[in-house]
Amino acid sequence: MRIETKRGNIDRNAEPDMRILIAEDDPTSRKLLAAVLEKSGHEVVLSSNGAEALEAARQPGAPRLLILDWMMPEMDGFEVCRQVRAMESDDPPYIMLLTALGDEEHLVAGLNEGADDYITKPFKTKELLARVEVASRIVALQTRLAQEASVDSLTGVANRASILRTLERELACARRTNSQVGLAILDIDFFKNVNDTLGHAGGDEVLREFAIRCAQTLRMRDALGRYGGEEFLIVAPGYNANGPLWERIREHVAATPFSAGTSQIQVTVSVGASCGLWSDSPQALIEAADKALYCAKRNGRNRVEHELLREESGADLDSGAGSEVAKVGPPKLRPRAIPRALIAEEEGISRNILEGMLGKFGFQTAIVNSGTEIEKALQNRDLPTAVFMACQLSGLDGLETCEAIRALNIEPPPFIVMLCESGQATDALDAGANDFIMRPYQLDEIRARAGVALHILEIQAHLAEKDDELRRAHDGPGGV
Ligand code: GH3
Ligand code: MG
Ligand code: MG
Ligand code: MG
Repeated sequence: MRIETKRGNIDRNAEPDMRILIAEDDPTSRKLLAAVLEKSGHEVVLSSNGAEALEAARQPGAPRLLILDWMMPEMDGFEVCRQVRAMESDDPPYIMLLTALGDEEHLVAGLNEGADDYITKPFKTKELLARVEVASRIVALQTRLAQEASVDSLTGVANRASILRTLERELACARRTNSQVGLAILDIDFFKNVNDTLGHAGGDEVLREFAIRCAQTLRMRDALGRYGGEEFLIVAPGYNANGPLWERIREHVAATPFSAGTSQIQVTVSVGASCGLWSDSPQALIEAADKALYCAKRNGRNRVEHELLREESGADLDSGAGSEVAKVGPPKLRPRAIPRALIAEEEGISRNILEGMLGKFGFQTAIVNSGTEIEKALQNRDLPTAVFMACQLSGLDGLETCEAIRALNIEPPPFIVMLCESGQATDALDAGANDFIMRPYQLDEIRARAGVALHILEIQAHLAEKDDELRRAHDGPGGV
């Protein structure tokens, strides 16, 4: 995943435009904000007091960015922020506070209550737009993170709701491609015995390995999810009920014993398979597969049975024939890296402030003085890494360095915060910076920016882990 814009190729709308809630009681300031944001392509929702704003933020499909004035009738921005943060949400909105210049006390309170950023009034248009752009990137990342919530935490595969959504989606897609969708329910045989023999924790390990073995056997487009307990669903687009995939999975499960701790145990699985067309409902397909599963159990377990919704015609559309069953290896987990911050800043006091603040956020800091040093550090170190870099230093054009770093295509991308003089912020974002800090530094601003950087790096590390898992799952031999 890449978060960047390119200098000279201004793509301000790299992320989809957002719906933005503006809560501001001063009509002039409200109108001005709305005009600026609408002009840059965003949709705005207006409210003139805090209570109204909170109501709007509570609606389904509420705006993803809330710009809240501090002082408002009925409920101030601080209280709105507090109440919004108290709401249960997988995908919370980004909150920006509007404060009058010199209102530092309020600012600290707001950031403590979960505001992500702030703008001081009277606001500068360029700075406002730059801040909104940062917000829109974070909102996009956050949305992806929320999607990750559809993962079964024990096995790392899709959870029930998510695999059912996949089935629904694939059936809908099958209409366009005029193809079938294969579905199998897999139920581990005598799993109670596994638990009785190995204990519940041992049973959990077997479930994890079972998911890995299934994933290793699947083709790239197939989706695996945990349906509940020791039952799994596989959605195989373009697949007939009688292809070799299900039998391959059954064999791969039975081929070698599973290990849990120091113990080993033989495990088998029964598979009920069916397939459907776009006109079939997910429920009908699941019921048919379930019926087949029942047959498989009744007929002795460790076997595959089919139940068709109608007479089968034509050859298997995509059997994935020729694939081989994978060898089982232990799952590897990627160690969480400590966030590192590279600081390129000449001025002593500023550098100390940065070092101190970033240290407080748990960053390991390193001072770097040239563009080549930064590139080298980025390539050699374990990411995630943030770079806090001045736009101009002697012997270093920060903007060019920023572009050069982006051109390296380091994955996951380092989070770059440019330290800007007035007027340099938009250039910094165009050069590919994720964020910026205006000089002279304000402690609270560094704090807010460091918090955002850390948040993004954590999300990126998390997503990179998930991507790795997926890649490993699909890279098993047989992945087509
Ligand atoms: P069958 O061959 O008929 O499917 O027999 P079975 O023992 O597998 O079937 P049953 O449905 O009777 O038992 C399933 C067991 O799975 C019961 C439950 O305790 C266990 N189980 C469900 N979820 C989990 C889990 O998350 N972890 C562990 N360790 N066990 C689980
Ligand atoms: Mg006000
Ligand atoms: Mg069961
Ligand atoms: Mg079972």
